[in-house]
Amino acid sequence: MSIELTFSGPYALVTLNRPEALNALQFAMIEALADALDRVANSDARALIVTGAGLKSFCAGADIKELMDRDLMSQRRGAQLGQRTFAKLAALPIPSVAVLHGYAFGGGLELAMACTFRIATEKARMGLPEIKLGLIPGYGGTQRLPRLIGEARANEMVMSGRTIDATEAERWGLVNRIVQAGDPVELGKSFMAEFIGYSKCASLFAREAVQRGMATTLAEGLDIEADLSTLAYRTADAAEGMRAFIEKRTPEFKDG
Ligand code: DAK
Repeated sequence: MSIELTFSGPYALVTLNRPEALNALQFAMIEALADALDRVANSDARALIVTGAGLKSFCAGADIKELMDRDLMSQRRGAQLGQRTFAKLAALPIPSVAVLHGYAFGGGLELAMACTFRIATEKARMGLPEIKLGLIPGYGGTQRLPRLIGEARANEMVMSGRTIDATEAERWGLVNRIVQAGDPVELGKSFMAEFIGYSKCASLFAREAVQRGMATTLAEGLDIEADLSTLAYRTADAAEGMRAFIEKRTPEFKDG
């Protein structure tokens, strides 16, 4: 299978496993990814780590050979499939990280941008090179990139197709952190360890407030925050967290 899903303790691990083509995404892989994400959403995992197999590449983008010679309607359906699947990734009830240890181009970078976080090794190279093929991104890149790094820099990447390295990507806010090269799964686990010890409810509400707020006005975002922070306040975990502070002990969250 070109998409592998495994579980390791609190982590769900999705691997793009087509290293002979630098993990380029075929439509069947996107469908398999959607199925894998459903299984992750219904599991007890507390975080998702997305990696690419092989030493060279996270994902070199959509499979260019498969993209050729398709009629417009099937091409549009393909774009909708990719967008729907990456939206499912962005909306998972648990946080996710893409570990970029090599190329992350086109659809591969779009997949990474749908994750909550991105970390990169120094060897990572990122870009949206679709313009060089006479195309533009079709799996959310023109929308998620400006939200992450701002309109001017997004236009620069989308309109030039330029490849950026890990240092520039970190400076621009496209990746959260540059990490020392190593086993991508272990890199993902040690990055996510900081986020998985808290109440799953609070973690979800926090991410949802940020995510929904980014898609609307400040006034509506503040309303969303007021609602979700009140909801968080009503959880048993919030009662436990506040009580533990007063009693000077470590809280025991139960995700409720
Ligand atoms: N698709 C298919 N095969 C790919 C591939 C790709 N994106 N990238 C690499 N490969 C294959 C190569 O063809 C080669 O296979 P063989 O020739 O050995 O059979 C193998 O992977 C190794 O690649 P290279 O020999 O080229 O390796 P190098 O280290 O020399 O170069 C590279 C690595 C990443 C610089 C180079 O492979 C490269 O430039 N790859 C293409 C990168 C790219 O342009 N990605 C963006 C693709 S466009 C849509 C609209 C738009 C899109 C999608 C949908 N709809 C409306 C539905 C666009 C999305 C994109 O992502």
